[in-house]
Amino acid sequence: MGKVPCNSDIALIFYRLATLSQFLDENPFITRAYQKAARNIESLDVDIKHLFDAGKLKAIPGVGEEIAKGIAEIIETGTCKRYEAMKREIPCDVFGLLGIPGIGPKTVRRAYEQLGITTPDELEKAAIEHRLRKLQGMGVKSEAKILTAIRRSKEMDKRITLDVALPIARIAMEYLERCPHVSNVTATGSLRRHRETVGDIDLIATSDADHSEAVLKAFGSMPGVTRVIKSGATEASVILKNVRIDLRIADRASFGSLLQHFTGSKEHNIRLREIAIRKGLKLSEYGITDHETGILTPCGEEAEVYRMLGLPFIVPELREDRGEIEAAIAGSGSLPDLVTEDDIKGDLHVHSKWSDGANSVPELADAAMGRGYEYLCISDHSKSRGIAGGLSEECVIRKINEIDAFNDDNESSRGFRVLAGSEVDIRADGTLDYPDRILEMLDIVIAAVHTGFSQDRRTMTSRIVRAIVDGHVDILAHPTGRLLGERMGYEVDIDRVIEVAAETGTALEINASPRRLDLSDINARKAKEAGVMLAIGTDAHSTYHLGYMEFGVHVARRAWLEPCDVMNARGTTELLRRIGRG
Ligand code: DGT
Ligand code: CA
Ligand code: CA
Repeated sequence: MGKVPCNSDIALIFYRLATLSQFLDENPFITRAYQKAARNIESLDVDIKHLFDAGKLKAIPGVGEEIAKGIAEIIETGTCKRYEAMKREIPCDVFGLLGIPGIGPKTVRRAYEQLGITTPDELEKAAIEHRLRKLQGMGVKSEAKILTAIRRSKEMDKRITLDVALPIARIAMEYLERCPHVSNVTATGSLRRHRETVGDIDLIATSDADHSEAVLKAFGSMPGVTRVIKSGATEASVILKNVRIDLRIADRASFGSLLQHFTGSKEHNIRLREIAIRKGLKLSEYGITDHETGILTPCGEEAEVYRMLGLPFIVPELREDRGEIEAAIAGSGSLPDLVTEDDIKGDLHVHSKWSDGANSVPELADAAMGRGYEYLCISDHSKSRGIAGGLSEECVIRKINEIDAFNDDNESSRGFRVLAGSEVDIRADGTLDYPDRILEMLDIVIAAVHTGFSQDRRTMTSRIVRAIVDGHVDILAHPTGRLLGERMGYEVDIDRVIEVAAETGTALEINASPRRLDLSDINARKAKEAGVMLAIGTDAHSTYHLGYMEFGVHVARRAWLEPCDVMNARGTTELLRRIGRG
């Protein structure tokens, strides 16, 4: 056994145990226990090994005798017997197969038992050869759907979500910062532009010419590197934790030029080069060359590049050639004054212990106050979401009472208010999962689709439209239902949803969970342009997840949103007025 497993490695094993137990059709209670343990381990803010050493594993919510034993086993041996036994029992790539959108445990089992399919490639082959359609519950249409899904998910697999990429980037950056003769270690590429997912990690740093090769060598021998793709005088590429990292070294004098070049996007840079040419200049990663004199001026600071081209500075999030060049040419007043994390006054989508969250209302409120928020909307699941601890009507009323009492004690003294919300299921027919009486008692109603993902586009669109014209919904959560790298969203006419949201004054969510980021930057921008307000919510299931706000704000920035476009950039009074509770 090589390295000691970290919190996320252990959580992953429990997530997988949950999946396998579902596949084996074990008691759903077991599946849920594994899922809960996985989630709580994932969101611990201490190293689980410290709890293990202190004999305190059972202090983790959702961890009892059995699970604690499992964790100890994983820490000591890297895996656990139960997990290994289950994997032996199931000789097929359940995780790979379940990763394909539209494929559930039942289909995987039938495909395995009846057709001997064990991998996504075999499934693809069976679909191409029209063997899949013969399975029970499968037809020509679903076969074609699966084939499309396999092909799409192969594409998606190549990109990395930010919750995976960022920690890896941090490891590499911290390592480089400790290397002698290195300074200005900076992320560039899509990571600096805060794209929703990244293809690889791009880093740059400065060093003097005498040392850059040694720095790149040291980079190649960083602990955890499994492969050095290339290593030269000024650049190297390695694989760390299955992710490619490109590193470029520059001298201080041309650092700004290199940073600008490697931040991209390629499309943005092409436009800049055209502007340069029209001015008789040539733009490169080394600087700006005057065509006539041949003199190269390296830019130490990135802003100089833009200045020399006669443009105001354009923030990385906007550099996609989606109109930012035109706006910059028109003058800095035409570029948006983007929302920042400092503008955010509260989180509008949080789960507490009342449903499937790990923390109590006071714990979440404390964490929110620690982040400088004025309010927090506790939005637990509604009654139909049994699997996620959805609240009965009676429970919702008790929850509202708890929140009222909390606010009575804290609102005036601490200037903080908990909003009583609910993430209410939109049922298959578009009705909401609580009666009006309950909806009217809540401060904020967030509506969401969690079931019936296979509905066709027309049905799904009218289902969502029906829910939001109902008049009770303040926010539509994760409007497309996508899970990055896992599944495409459901089929929906998002333009129609945006139109109806505008007509009804319903806010659309930017779900900040790095696995969702839904709406996407492009759709959120469309919403803004249609006059729709966006609500950034982390969908936190623990205090740790409140930190996901930064991901949501970056999507908002990439969507050109200003503070006035964001519902939770408003103070409490204004927010309450907006949702009709003022
Ligand atoms: P990704 O990695 O797919 O998420 O997207 P990027 O934008 O990080 O792309 P990547 O890693 O291929 O390159 C990083 C930046 O470096 C890119 O945004 C622009 C610049 N760049 C890379 N290769 C070239 C190239 O061949 N020509 C030009 N003009 N720019 C390049
Ligand atoms: Ca990249
Ligand atoms: Ca790259």
